[in-house]
Amino acid sequence: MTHNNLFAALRAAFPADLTATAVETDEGLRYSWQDLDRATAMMANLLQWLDLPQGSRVAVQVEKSVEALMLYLATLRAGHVFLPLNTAYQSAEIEYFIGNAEPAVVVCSGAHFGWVSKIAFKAGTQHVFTLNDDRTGSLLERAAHHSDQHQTVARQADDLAAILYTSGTTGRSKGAMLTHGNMLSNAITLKDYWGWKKGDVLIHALPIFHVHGLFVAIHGALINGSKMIWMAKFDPKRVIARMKDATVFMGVPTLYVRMLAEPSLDKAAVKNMRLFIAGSAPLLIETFTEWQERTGHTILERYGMSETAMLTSNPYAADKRYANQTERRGGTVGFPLPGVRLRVRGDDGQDMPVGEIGGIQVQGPNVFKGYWRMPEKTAEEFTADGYFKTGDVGKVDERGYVTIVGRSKDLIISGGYNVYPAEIEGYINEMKAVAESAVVGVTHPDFGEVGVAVVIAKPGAVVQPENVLAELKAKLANFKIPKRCFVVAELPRNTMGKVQKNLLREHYKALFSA
Ligand code: MCA
Ligand code: AMP
Repeated sequence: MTHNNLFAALRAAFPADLTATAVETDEGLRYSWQDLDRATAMMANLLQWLDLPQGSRVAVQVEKSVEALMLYLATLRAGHVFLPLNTAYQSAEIEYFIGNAEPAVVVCSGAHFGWVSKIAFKAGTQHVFTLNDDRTGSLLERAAHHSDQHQTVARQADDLAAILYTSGTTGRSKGAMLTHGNMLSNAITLKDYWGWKKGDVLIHALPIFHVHGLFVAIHGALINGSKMIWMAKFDPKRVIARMKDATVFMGVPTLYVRMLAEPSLDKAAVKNMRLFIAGSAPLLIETFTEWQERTGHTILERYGMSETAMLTSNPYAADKRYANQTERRGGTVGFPLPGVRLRVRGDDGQDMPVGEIGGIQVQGPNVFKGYWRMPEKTAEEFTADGYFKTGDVGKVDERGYVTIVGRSKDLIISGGYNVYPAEIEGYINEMKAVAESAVVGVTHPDFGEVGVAVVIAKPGAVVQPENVLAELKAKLANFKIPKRCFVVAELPRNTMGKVQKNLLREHYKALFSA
């Protein structure tokens, strides 16, 4: 029985004509459904030939390519656990993830093989392969020796399919364990709720190491047997130019902001498009309205997390199965998806009345199994009756629309990437001349929100803001680097001595306004 393996469900949705194009790259390369089937079979056979223990992690830090997509599918197919890593992560970050996850296989780009393999072998990984974005690397060379026929390995709905690291408010990142059942249930729900239909074509312009690009976008297209136009990097001009060949687009708000800055975005450019979906960060009402005016399309905003995949969505169209769910409302994230139970609770644990603000808690087949090797942390994040505490703060109106008004977790979402101030502060505080620091998020016209570091020097020491940023840059992924740094004499504190980040946010709020 293979039907609980997510890959088996995706494979079953391939169109009858396997010679049709499944993925077309922006450079004009075409991959048929048969190519996807055969290449994933060869990679899955290679993984099986390695004779890894069940549930082995396959950690992957490679540039976006169709072969990287195939590696993801092959890992599922072979019954192993996929662990995607942001290409911006540097050695200290990778060392932590590999040390924590103990992958049996690591795949990296050829250019990084030296330092990545050193970290991996030190952590006990047996196999390190390379995969480049030009269809070269030892992974493909080795896979080429294996059969292009493969029987998908049986998996149960509760078996792990992927681990996604998400940063913690304190300390290090946690690996969210997602099962085949989590992802398949979410993919099936979204296929129906977003009205995927025959002939849909998705423009895929997101990175493939997070939930949005890897799961929502890829599963959405594959489970509908839909072609993807595959872009290695987001380029607003290219996306707009390809809309005439596509029907669905998914992006974080920054992508919409950047496309709105292009004169080529108009009603004619989007004539063929059916649906624009946004998520991962709050979509400003200005962006929502401007998009409507320029294109005649209403962006559908939805909300999710690494731990839960998609939770809520604005409606695709009026549907008699879902009373009230008629229009897409800007500033809201819509309704809990079918099968998702969502409630808003106050600090005292009581349900909040309609329209009142509280912590968002969720339950459903999409909610993850827990954090990798962190049972205490997992227990802390769930209520006694099994709801996951999202850390997002919001409200539900009388019609059932959910609005997110803030976060109880100290988190900055910058261009759709999560940045945890505690992690950055930890690095700054280790610097020789620094006594203390606070990192806060402020509004930014392009990234939505960016980090600003506020630093106090040790008595007698001098701290240069540019040195702080340069030192951080040498150690951390580039999107985590605060965009500005200020050295001050003291940080505002409350009577308990806690830094009042709200006052810092207020003080620096206009730093990047146009
Ligand atoms: C790049 N830079 C950034 C960001 N991206 N700074 C802050 N925030 C960012 N997101 C900086 C780099 O450090 C660099 O600075 C400079 O911008 C140019 O870098 P480059 O890589 O060329 O940037 P880009 O190609 O223009 O990338 C911007 C981007 C990218 C396309 C918006 O960040 C992106 O693809 N974001 C999408 C993230 C995403 O997929 N999130 C989904 C997570 P310097 O030159 O100084 O080094 S999944 C999720 O959140 C949940 C589950 C959900 O609901 O979906
Ligand atoms: P991550 O788990 O790292 O991918 O980030 C998940 C977080 O992104 C959520 O907890 C929210 O805070 C945020 N998020 C995702 N979608 C939206 C949205 N549409 N509006 C506001 N915040 C969002």
